[in-house]
Amino acid sequence: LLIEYYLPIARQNDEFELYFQPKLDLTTNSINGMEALLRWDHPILGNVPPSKFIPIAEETGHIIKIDEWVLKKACLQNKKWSEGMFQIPLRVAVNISPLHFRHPNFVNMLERVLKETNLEPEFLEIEITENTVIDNIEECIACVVKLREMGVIVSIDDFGTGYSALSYLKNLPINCLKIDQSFIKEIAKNIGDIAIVKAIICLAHEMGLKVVAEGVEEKETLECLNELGCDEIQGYYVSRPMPSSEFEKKIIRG
Ligand code: G
Ligand code: G
Ligand code: MN
Ligand code: NA
Repeated sequence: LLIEYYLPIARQNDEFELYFQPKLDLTTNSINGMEALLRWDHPILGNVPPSKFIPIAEETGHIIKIDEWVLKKACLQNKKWSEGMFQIPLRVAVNISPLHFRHPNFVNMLERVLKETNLEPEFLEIEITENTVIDNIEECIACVVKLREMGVIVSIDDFGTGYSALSYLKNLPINCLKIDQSFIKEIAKNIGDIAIVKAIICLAHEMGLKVVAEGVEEKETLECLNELGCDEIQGYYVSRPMPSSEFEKKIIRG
């Protein structure tokens, strides 16, 4: 109840902050992008985790304004970082809630944000979940097609955990699958997880998609994923999500 009360004014009160978690490209062994993750620090409630406030933001519809704020902030930050860099700019990934992705104005909003922030579309990645797709396949395909035409990268997040059949993949022109942490955590010890991850990587590569493994916390996990031919990893082993100042110090200026 308190969350419902304070959430609508959190943005105006400047209580939101974006954290960034790097993604490591296993072929080049270099950081090639990051995921933007929202953090809410309230003066009375303290740090409220997204798992608590995102569902409420979805129920109340506030998620649309919140996602838009995140998108704009992430694009601005990435544009700023790309200007000071000599190497290839990084790609920033933003999570979009199912409700927002299905909103008829979503693509227009995204186009406007790209224009306003001047970020090249190929340096923006949109993460949607399987459930987003399954709830409305036809509209979702149309939306992904538009994003791809604009040059924006599209990924399926938490892959393998949604209530979905695999059939949707065939008609959805996405770029990347992000394997859910639950399959990754124990991969070095669990033959079931190895089999699943192996199959996902094979499926993805056959379809021309990249594969990112999430939740990599240990060296053995990385080594195992390297052997299986996984393209990128994300997780505490590389780095926890960091505030922009810290990300800049460690990753951008490295
Ligand atoms: O960072 P982490 O544990 O705390 O994130 C938890 C969940 O919240 C993840 O599923 C993530 O996708 C979601 N999340 C984090 N930031 C955002 C955001 O900006 N928008 C949306 N829609 N979801 C987010
Ligand atoms: O959007 P998505 O559902 O993928 O959100 C990723 C979540 O996973 C974020 O909450 C992020 O903080 C968390 N996370 C990222 N790396 C690790 C990790 O190595 N271990 C664990 N337990 N969580 C992680
Ligand atoms: Mn994500
Ligand atoms: Na995920």
